[in-house]
Parts: sequence; structure tokens; C-alpha cells
Amino acid sequence: MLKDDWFIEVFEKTASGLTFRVDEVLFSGESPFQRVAVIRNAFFGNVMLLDDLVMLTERDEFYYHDMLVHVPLMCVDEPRDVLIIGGGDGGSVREALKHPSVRRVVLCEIDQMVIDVSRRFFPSLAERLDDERVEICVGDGIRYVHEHPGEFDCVCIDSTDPIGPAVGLFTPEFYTDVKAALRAGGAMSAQTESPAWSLNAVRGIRDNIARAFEHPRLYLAPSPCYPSGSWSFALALKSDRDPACDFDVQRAAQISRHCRYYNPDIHRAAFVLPNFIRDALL
Ligand code: AG3
Repeated sequence: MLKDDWFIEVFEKTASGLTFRVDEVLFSGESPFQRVAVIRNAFFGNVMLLDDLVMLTERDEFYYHDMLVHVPLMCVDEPRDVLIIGGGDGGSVREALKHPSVRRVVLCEIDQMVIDVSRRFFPSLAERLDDERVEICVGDGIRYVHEHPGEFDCVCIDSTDPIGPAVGLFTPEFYTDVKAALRAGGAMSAQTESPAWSLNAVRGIRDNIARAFEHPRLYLAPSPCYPSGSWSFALALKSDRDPACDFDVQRAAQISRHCRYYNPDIHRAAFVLPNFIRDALL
């Protein structure tokens, strides 16, 4: 919602909102799937909005992308093939390419407009989309995972909220197909909403993942421009390791030299849940 020169992401549920001064509207369009807009704010840089919800800001996208991508990749030995579902901005692709063993990153984004807008207005995210290891597939992620069993070491679900075009990316059937798309030893990560304000939703997503994978785990990170500023992610493995401690610390330390958020201590600490979340998940 725009009011005078301010954009407001309205949080109906908490009768509150997050607001940015709009220093310039850089883009505003309607794709077959959603409203796409880019605004510029002096402090946050360019901000991408989908259906009036903040997807990323140039200033703080690194918290989310570091955690969505490096945590699962660190729980797989020598990951080679990575699938990003959603994530048309390219931030997750950029992070996956930091892993030297990765030889192929497939980006399956349903909305071509998101990719085009990112190339134009978010070069620091989209710049690696032209890397020779990247394959861009504009289409439905649900269908893509269904049609590619056993091809990936890591699948990262970089979706919007579980409303609109993304609902199908939160169902047990979809997670079952993701598991089938993974090789033995593989890992899936997914963004799973705000634990502070949407704990029921978080638990519901965790339960749906648990219909497909044995012991999905939640982990946390700040994401300053998402509702409540605290965010959750799910990790599910096709192995029986404990993702919080059984990961390649040396490789994590190496990667973290190229990261602004992720490091081995953050990796361990992200799985420590406060009581209200831990209890809700029992
Ligand atoms: N995907 C997670 C967006 C969730 C934000 N929700 C909100 N603002 N209500 C972001 C995609 C970045 N690659």
C-alpha cells in the first residue's frame, strides 16, 4: 500500500506494519502471477515487492540468502547439483555458486518478470545468473521436482508466503516429490515464515514436511525487513546426520569468508530454539 511517499506492508494479523519512504518508484508491473514493484529507499537501497509484500532489500537480503542456502549445502558431502525453487531474484543462486563442488544450479522460477526485474534493478543478486553452471527454467516448481527424480544433492525452496502462487510449495505431496528429487545424502531447505507472529503456520509447515521426511528441523535467523524481523527455515535431510553439529566445519569456515552472515558458529546456533518455539513444535 502506498500512502503519500510511503510504502506500507500491512500486517493485518498484528494490526501493524512495516514502512519505507519511497524515494523513487523504479518499476511497477503486473505479471500473470502477481504484482511486481521495485522502490528505492535511501537507507535500504532497492526493495522488491510482490503483491505488496517485501521480498528483499539490497541492504539486508544477505541474512536470508546465506541461511537458506549455506546451511543445507553444508550438510551434504560434495554437493554437485542444486535446485532453487522460486528465488528468481538470483540471491540463492549466487550463494550456491560459492561452493566449489557445485557444478550445476537449476533455478526454477514461475515468474519471468521477477527474473527480468532483478536483472535490471538488483545486479548484486542477479549477476551470477549468467554463470555457465546456471540453468534457468521458467515454470512451475511443483511440476519440475515431479519430473526430475534423483537429480539433486540440495533443493532450496525460496518461495513467497504460503498464499497466492506459492501455496502448492507447502504441501506434503510437494515435499514428497522434493525428497524423490534428492539423491541419498541430500538436503532440502525452505523458508518457513515468522515464528514470532505465525507460529501456527510454522508448525503446520513443519508437520507437512514431516509427512515426507523423517526428522525435519527448524532453524532461525534475523531478517530485518520481514514481518517481526525474525524468520524461520526448515531443513530436512535424506541422511541420518544431525544438521546442527554434523556438518563440515572446515568447509563452512571457508565459505564464511565470502559471507556477511553465515559462519560455523551461526550454523550451530541457528538450531537452538527458544522455549516458546521448541514447546510449540513438540
Ligand atoms: N522469500 C521470502 C519472502 C517472505 C516475506 N514475507 C513477507 N514480507 N510478508 C523471499 C525471496 C527472496 N529470494
